[in-house]
Amino acid sequence: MNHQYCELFSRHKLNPILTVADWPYPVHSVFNPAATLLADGTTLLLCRVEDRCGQSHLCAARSANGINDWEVDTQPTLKPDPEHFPEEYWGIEDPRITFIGELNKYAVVYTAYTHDGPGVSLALTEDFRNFERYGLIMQPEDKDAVLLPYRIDGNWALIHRPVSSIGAHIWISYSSNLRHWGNHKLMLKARKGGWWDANKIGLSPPPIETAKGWLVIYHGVRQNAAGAIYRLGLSLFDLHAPEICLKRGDEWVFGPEEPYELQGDVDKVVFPCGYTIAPDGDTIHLYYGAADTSIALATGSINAMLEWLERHG
Ligand code: BMA
Repeated sequence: MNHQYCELFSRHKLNPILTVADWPYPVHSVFNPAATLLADGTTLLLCRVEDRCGQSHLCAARSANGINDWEVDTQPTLKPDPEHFPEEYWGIEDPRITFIGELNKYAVVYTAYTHDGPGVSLALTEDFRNFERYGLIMQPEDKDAVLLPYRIDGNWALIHRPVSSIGAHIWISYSSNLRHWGNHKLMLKARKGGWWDANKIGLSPPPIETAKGWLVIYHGVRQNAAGAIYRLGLSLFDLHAPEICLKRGDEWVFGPEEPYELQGDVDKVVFPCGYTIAPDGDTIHLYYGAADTSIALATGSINAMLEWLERHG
């Protein structure tokens, strides 16, 4: 009898692939990176960097193979915006990148740590050097947001995770101009009781567009007597109406197991904010924050995730 669970992701042997030791300026921790492939094939990670004041900014790291030889910007790439104080007053965190073909720009959606808790900010860029800042687009408490790469029925779509007295669930909202958002729809609810994704969930990296629908890797936060465990699960949404959930996995598919995931500033956390997809269109390189301390890489297959959802959805 096989007592092993099916593992969808394999960790890179060089993990953690990026730590504070790689930073050209003094920082406390580096984690939760967004990721994208630039036109020349370079992997760009936009990393959350926490300084010794305790506040975060974003910093770009570039590598030809997406594994090592990272060139890290010599100073912060994106800092809290003075024009958007106090909304970004306590730092900016956890970016997600989407390339928007219609605009020929990358959208960076990130958490803005406001005086009233986390909200969602947006910036557009062509080169990750100059940014067009939109400021706060979702007020607190809200985070774990990403823009879909094209309009759905004429409107931009933003997936995000507002928190209310009834829980922390994933929502989607629509806008014609990227500034004013409405038509809010509940996309995925946190489960209840003993589930691994009870009470609090959130989008992790951007949804993966597949022929079967948007494949969404989301995190579930399990509270127990020792604290929280951040793990990842899978779900699938309709391509044309992304608020419609087609499948949701039962078990988690990736969780903290290695020492660098189990111990750090926040123990037992794996938190991906981005991936790159290999030229075969199937191999996915998932970049994740490990224990809010370093950056690690795990590789999987999109088809294997879809097949797993057929069996576990
Ligand atoms: C979440 C986010 C992440 C963080 C995680 C674990 O709420 O703030 O940035 O990695 O908690 O601390």
